[in-house]
Amino acid sequence: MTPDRSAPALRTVPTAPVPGQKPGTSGLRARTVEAMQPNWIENLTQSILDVIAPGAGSSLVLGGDGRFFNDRAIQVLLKMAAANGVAHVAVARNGLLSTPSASAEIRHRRVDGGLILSASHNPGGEDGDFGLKVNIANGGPAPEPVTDAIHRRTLELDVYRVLDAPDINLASVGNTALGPMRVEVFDPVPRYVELMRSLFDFDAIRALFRSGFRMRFDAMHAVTGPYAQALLEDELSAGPGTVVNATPKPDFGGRHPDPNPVHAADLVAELFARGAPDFAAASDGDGDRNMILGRGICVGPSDSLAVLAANAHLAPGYPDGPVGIARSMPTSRAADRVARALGIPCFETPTGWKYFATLLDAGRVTICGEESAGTGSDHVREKDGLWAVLLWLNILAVRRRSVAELLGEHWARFGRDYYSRHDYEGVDPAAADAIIETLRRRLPELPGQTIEGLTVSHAGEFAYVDPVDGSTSEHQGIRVSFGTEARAVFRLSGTGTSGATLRVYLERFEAPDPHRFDTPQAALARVTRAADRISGLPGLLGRAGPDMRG
Ligand code: G16
Repeated sequence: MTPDRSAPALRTVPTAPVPGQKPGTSGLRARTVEAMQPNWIENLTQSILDVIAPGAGSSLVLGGDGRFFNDRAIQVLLKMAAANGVAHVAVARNGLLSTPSASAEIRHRRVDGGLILSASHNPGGEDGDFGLKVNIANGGPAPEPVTDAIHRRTLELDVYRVLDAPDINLASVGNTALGPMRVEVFDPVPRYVELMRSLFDFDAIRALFRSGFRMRFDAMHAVTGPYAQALLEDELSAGPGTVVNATPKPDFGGRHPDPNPVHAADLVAELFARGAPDFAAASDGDGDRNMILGRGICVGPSDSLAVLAANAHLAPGYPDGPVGIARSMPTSRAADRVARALGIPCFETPTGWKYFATLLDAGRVTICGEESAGTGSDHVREKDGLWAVLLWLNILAVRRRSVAELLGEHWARFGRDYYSRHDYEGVDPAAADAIIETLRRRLPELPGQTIEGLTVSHAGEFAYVDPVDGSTSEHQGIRVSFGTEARAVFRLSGTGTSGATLRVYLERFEAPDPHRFDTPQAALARVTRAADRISGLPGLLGRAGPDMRG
């Protein structure tokens, strides 16, 4: 450890509350320009440290997805942690740490928590978004009471503590003293590779690649590049060039690091073109989301969760299959059908990975997933993009089917839940709230009404009582069911930073029928019309339709 020759001075700096740091579905997010205002990051950091109160002797993990301003924010976080009595911070080399890998580090090192600088799939760069996720000792996102307390603290703070010291060099692995605190710069990739090796049959996947199977992984110039190269190219011999856009960039190469058919359109086009690889995947800014593609087919996140749960027993990490499954409420009910067939419970939680953590900690579920492209298991307490990719590869290596065949067989066995999410973006927040409020007031009159030939069987607002700790969460989305067959869900996004995003989730079940292969939008046409009539969208917004159909 480098000796600390010039003891840095501790400064207590007067500050004024900086508004705008309201926690959303996943941590705190803001426009980067806002986060760069004087005192913004200092105020937020002091509030976090005050609330999670890491007293003398405590340890934290620190890193992020490499987006613009992370480098400055990390130095502030380190100097403030040192000034607030933290004993040890393990910071990822060059500040690059994926969210699932942070969760693995927190758990492996048994530290008190972690700070992940990421706004996830939101765009980066100076014109993009900045974010900070706070994780607790189980490796999972801080629960609502903690993030609410941090927010309250930001509004009353009048001083912050910081150490006057030079910046820490994050480029090389090793230990440095920062005043009384030890800063350990570490490479997170080897531990993550080791964890994946403990769960999946790497020999079987290598044999799959040797047989001529080809894949493409788009790291979207975000944090998964180094992990994906180490795993897919170095460990599993998928071949050089398998991982594209592998170098993390502060602006994600100018793209939106959201792995969906719109923002990863090139990858989708490649999989639908002649000579397409057998399999492709992409991950988001901080590596917790995933998109799965086969030759000529996009696998929807809800279907992906169901397929992974039904086949998890084929991977060495899950020899007995899952003990239970959890999905967020707006996620399709495809996973429920798998759970029923396996004779295991399926939990329906509000949107947000934090709601899965208590179930995972209590050993009630093994696999969790969300329509927003997140899947994961009890190996960490976050969703994990590369984990999902490797489980898919393990399954394909054992079953030796194409992705399309595998999905076809799944639907033939369980039936198909056609699914689509329609997003209305950049809506005036007051207008969005008013639309939800009007819908809320209409709910009691809906049951029994027949709209577009569909009869409403139930209409209500989703509230959740955590089956483990009894905590409650209200107003978690509006559900309108049309019998057991179809459903529409309305919800406001909790991850945006400018304007509101209204999400409409549509689904319809169809029993196994080998002769029906409708596209989701065609299969959902009637449910879509019924949902539009119930909500008044898109007319109320004066738009022709949603901005995005996923
Ligand atoms: C976050 C949460 C996810 C959640 C998603 C929903 O994802 O971690 O659990 O499903 O937000 O987003 P919205 O509220 O916009 O629908 P991430 O990847 O942004 O951390």
